[in-house]
Amino acid sequence: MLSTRFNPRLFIRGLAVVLLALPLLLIGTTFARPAAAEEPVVLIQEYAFSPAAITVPVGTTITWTNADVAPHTATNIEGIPIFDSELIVTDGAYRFTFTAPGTYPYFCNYHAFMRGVVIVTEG
Ligand SMILES: [Cu+2]
Repeated sequence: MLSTRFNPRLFIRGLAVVLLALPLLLIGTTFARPAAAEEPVVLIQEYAFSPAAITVPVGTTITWTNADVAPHTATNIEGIPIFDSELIVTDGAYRFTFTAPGTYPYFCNYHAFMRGVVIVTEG
């Protein structure tokens, strides 16, 4: 027969699971939020920027993430302010905040065929 009696051992075990899971849940939401909404990501993969062209409102921070084995840079060719990531190693990232509207073509300093453009609008 099934016992519906309160089992303190099971209760403590359940409580421990909840207490252990709670910080993981909080960490998960903290890291997931900025990338999704406010900060667009340009992925560097297979010697290309993806997306190659990105349009953002002024004040936006873009993150370049390198998923290649080779290191790369995101270095602008025209436009002010100047940005230059210098070497972004594998799994490394570079963030830059665009404070002035304009068109910012950029390339990889080591692989000049790798091209991208950031278009910053008035917002
Ligand atoms: Cu490169």
